[in-house]
Amino acid sequence: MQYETLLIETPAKGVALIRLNRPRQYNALNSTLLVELGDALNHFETDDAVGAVIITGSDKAFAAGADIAEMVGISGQQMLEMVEASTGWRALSTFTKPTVCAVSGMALGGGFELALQCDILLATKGAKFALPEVNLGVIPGAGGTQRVARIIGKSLAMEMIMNGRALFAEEAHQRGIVSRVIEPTEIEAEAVQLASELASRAPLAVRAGKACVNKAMSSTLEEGLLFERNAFIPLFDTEDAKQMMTAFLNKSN
Ligand code: CO8
Repeated sequence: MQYETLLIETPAKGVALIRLNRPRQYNALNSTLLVELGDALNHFETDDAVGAVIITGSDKAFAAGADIAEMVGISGQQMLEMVEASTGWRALSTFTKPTVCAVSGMALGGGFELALQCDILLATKGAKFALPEVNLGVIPGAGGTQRVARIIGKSLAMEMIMNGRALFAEEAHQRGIVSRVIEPTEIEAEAVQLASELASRAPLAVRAGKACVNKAMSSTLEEGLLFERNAFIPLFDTEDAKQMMTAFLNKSN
């Protein structure tokens, strides 16, 4: 797969790696990148050889946000059209396989929002997360206000969104944004290891678990419990569940 703004790699069996690749603009998310991301994810969604996807950037930056050069001077209507054409956002939010985001350096604005849409977020010690849109007279528009508030709570979210306050990796870890803080030299290997593990697991169970956790972020407890029940029951009809439980009892797993 050849793209102008992405590099696609296969670092391990079952794992596809998407590297944001606009180094001169700190991987700012322009329209081309967001369409190419949508194309790559749609391809991986239906590719049975892919069990998990890593999204990463460069050592210096995951992504410095939406491309300001494309946004300057546009109207609300033009922004709406741009959002609707940016298929990457929708493809990521509906992607059913596990996604691991490996952040080195900066994840700002839309870059942070992209990371927040991934399932598991890993960061290097020096990584920096911020939603600096207020400095441009706007607010986050790809889920940042809602996802950040749900994860870190109201007061700190208000500081980030109204005042551009940044979180560095350790604080992001303490506040539940990031699941692991890793040495810069090790982050990619650790992301590949994690994605390989995810890709090797029973795929329907992994997808069901992902859907349930995502539901927990957007529903009442009652709705979430019903959703979990509806995801749990059908797994007993899968070959994986039958084989894996039998293997456990036979001590052959
Ligand atoms: N967009 C476009 N170009 C950028 C961006 C960006 N977000 N960030 C950096 N660049 C470019 C610079 O213009 C510069 O280009 P050039 O070399 O041609 O002058 C180059 O990258 C290097 O940047 P700097 O010279 O500024 O480098 P520094 O090391 O001094 O600073 C920073 C790096 C801190 C990343 C700085 O460039 C910066 O603050 N960038 C802007 C960060 C920002 O405000 N991000 C939020 C953008 S708004 C947004 O993300 C809204 C998302 C809404 C999504 C809605 C869709 C549904």
